[in-house]
Amino acid sequence: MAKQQTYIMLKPDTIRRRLIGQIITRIEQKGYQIVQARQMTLNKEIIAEHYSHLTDKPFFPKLEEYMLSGPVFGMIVEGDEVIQGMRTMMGPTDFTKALPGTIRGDFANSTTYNLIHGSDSEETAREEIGRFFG
Ligand code: DAT
Ligand code: MG
Repeated sequence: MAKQQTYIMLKPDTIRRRLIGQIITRIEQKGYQIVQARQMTLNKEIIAEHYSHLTDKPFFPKLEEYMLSGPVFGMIVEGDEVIQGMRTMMGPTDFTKALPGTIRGDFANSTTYNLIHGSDSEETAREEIGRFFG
């Protein structure tokens, strides 16, 4: 098992709905370590960079509006195989397919307002940790 770090971002709805604590509790219960955390406000440039694979999708304007709608809570989370482990805990992007027990399955009723971001590979984890934590 390889120790990894991943970038986790609790999106504006999570903060508005006062769900940060419940999600951090799940990460701690799993045994992962939060090695850095900070609340931040994103701008259009960093959103376009972070979601560069999606800027030409029809839903991008809605995604951008959402990510600009309030602060986010970014974290570097560490553990064995944590990149895939966190993706499993999050549940899939499509909220209708996110099973109960996953974060999106338990808390999300929309594919846009889906509470949480997690890096999807070692390469994106490295890039995203650099982008948000320098
Ligand atoms: P994930 O966040 O599960 O890694 P992604 O990187 O493909 O998914 O997309 C980033 C975000 O964009 C996702 O959390 C919500 C939004 N999104 C993706 N696909 C969408 C769709 N078909 N309709 C609406 N929003 C979508
Ligand atoms: Mg993604």
